[in-house]
Amino acid sequence: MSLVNLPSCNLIASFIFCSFFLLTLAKTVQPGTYWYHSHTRGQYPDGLRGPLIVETPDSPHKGKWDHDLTLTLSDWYHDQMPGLIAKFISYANPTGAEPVPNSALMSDTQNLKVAVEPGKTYFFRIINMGAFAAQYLWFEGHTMRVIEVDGVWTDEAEADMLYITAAQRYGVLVTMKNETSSNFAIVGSMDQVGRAKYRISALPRVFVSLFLFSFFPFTSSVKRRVLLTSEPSLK
Ligand SMILES: [Cu+2]
Repeated sequence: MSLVNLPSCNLIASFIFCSFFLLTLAKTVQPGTYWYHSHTRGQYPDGLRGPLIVETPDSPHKGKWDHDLTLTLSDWYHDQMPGLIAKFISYANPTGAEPVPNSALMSDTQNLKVAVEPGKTYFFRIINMGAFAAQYLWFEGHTMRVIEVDGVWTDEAEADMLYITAAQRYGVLVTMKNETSSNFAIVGSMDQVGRAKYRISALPRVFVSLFLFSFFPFTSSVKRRVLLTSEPSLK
């Protein structure tokens, strides 16, 4: 979902257009988990993006959860897009190698803690709002039940881990353990080789390992863990 060529020279016009766009959208598209972002000059990896949830009282899974929460994943660059794009679209980059993210964010922040009530079921709407990298996601010690994919309700399906590429969304039910003795990590782990595999398909094998190291120097720093914190008194 994108706002292409929004008239950035006029903020009021942009705001009116944007509000109208979102209202029209909410009335016409099917309910579900979406996100909005700018498609102009790489604004969205720098922050012009956000979740867009279209709710409905008529979900086929109505009544299965106690609370719903939105969780976003994204890659994050320490340099801003104007500079990165200039290097990306340049004769000095003949292979078209994309800029490599420096780290990962969850819900556009660090050190996120998600307070939950023991025994309750949460509907997590998970969105990869990243510019480039896919992420694996899992809840330590918990199983997910997928009920929505990219804005479409699905039959319930269990999953221990999800692979979420940039722009994809999943809606999952997670039931908390009925005890408060420990916290559990929600882990988003950036895919370090997916794009590399795609890119190297036409290259001689002898260059493969060299290629991987030169273009994907990811380290464990791109794994983001946040805590699922049991708080019995939470209301
Ligand atoms: Cu887009």
